[in-house]
Amino acid sequence: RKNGKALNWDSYGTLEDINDYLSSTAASNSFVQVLSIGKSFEQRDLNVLKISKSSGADRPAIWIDGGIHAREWISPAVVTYVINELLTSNDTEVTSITEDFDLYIIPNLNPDGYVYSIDTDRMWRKTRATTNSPLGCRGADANRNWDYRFDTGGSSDAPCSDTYHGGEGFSQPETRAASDFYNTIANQTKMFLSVHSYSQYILLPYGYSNERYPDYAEWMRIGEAAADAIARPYGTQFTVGNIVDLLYVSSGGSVDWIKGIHDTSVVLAFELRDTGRYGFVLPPDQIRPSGIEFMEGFKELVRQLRNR
Ligand code: ING
Ligand code: ZN
Repeated sequence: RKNGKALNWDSYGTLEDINDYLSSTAASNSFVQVLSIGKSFEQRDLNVLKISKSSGADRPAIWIDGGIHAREWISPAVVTYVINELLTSNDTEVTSITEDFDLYIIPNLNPDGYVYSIDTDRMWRKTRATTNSPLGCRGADANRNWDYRFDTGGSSDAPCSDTYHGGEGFSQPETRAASDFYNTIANQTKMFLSVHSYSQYILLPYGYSNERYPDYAEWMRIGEAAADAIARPYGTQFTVGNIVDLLYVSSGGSVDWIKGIHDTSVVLAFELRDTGRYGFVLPPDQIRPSGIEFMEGFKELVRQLRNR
């Protein structure tokens, strides 16, 4: 290993640790690749781990992203935990996921923000792009910048705000690259999961309004099944519901664009642990339990997807 320390899920890794981990999984598994789908504002690679045992035609695909918000450190930690389970577990239910699906997994969709949160401002949320702010405020909220019903509520015009939506839809290189890439895999993708913290929620689109889409009731039931599975290891309670109903109006979120433009089947945002005691500063001894319970929820979602 050259630079970073190995990811161990007992402490939070740096961006370098995460990227080194992705490279090493690709080096040791012929069916794993690291794809750079673009660059962040500060020219860091936006890395997608592609796990695919398919030799010919594309198979149904699953997308999992984390780290869209910089300070939500448990998100990339759990997303890399999922990668590790998928690649090392002996549980036949887990191995069957990589046998039957292509997986596109992005532990960190906002690498500039993550580095800034670690080095400078623990509570940083946004990207690090420059803005037209006379005060020099930087960054847009990468979960208010997706170009579906963009700027229709719950996001801010003010560049200094934590929910600044950016100059226009997909003005941020991170959301632009992610959406451009998603356009190329949307036809095969059956499940899109975006991982945030905190509050212990499983959130259904939309965020721009609480309008229901077709099959909403079915996805609600599937979300409840995932919440039940999450509770099995440690009793952690996740609440399931629409974003507006449970939180607030928030236009420009990734799940809105994925559902609204592509109508992907299972589209959920997760808010991981906890419910506020530690909030974003979740102690590292909760990484493994968070990963274990999230895996239970994920396995249940795949079960539900298979049984449709
Ligand atoms: N919560 C999310 C946020 O961006 C969310 C909730 C998810 C809104 C999906 C819209 C779409 O505000 C956190 N903690 O970031
Ligand atoms: Zn978030």
